[in-house]
Amino acid sequence: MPPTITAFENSPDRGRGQARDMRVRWALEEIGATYDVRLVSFKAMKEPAHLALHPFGQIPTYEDGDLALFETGAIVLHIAERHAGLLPQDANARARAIAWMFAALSTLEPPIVELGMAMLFERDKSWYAERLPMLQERVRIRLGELSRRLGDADWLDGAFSAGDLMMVTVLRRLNTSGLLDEYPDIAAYVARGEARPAFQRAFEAQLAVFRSAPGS
Ligand code: GTB
Repeated sequence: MPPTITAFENSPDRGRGQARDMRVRWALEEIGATYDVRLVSFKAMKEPAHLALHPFGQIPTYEDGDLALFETGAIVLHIAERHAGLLPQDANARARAIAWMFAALSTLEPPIVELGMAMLFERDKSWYAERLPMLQERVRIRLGELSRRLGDADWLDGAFSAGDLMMVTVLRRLNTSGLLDEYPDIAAYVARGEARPAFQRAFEAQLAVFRSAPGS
């Protein structure tokens, strides 16, 4: 039986590859795995059957035999540890790739999500214009640091790894912010990730869900 993941039945991003099942789909495509997708509504995500899989009532989840997982970091790491292609063989290089996964999720993602949420939900607030530059600056600091580390390399540490997969999906959330334009090397890094055939397959699969959703 192939693993089953959950995804939005009707994604608010209209299938632009921003919902976090994209990371899991991409990882599964990189290793050449087939997988099933169970689509869930916002209502179903908060009901007992889904809460038993995901205590916070979110997507994605991952089920494989007796194992049920939530949190994209844990899911992608689980997949990467069990199949060739997403983590280096060398123990130290493997540890560094995992460090990049954590960096993406715990150092880059929080300020990027904070900025994205403000741009989406706080535009009409009186304090938005004052707060926005501070949120942008927090992201710029991380992008500058990332850019210095990346240098002229294609990927963060040698060959493409789960660290890059996670980092690219996090950075893609800046697509509409304009900030990536200020860092052409980071924009090119994201584009390299998006050009991977496995990314393309994952993106198309997520978009296909939106196209077939009622009312779209
Ligand atoms: N830390 C968890 C993980 O990495 O797995 C976070 C999971 C998460 O945030 N899931 C979101 C969710 O289920 C979907 S991805 N939200 C519903 C809820 O909490 O009730 C976040 C997301 C949603 C929509 C867009 N978008 O429309 O652009 C982008 C990202």
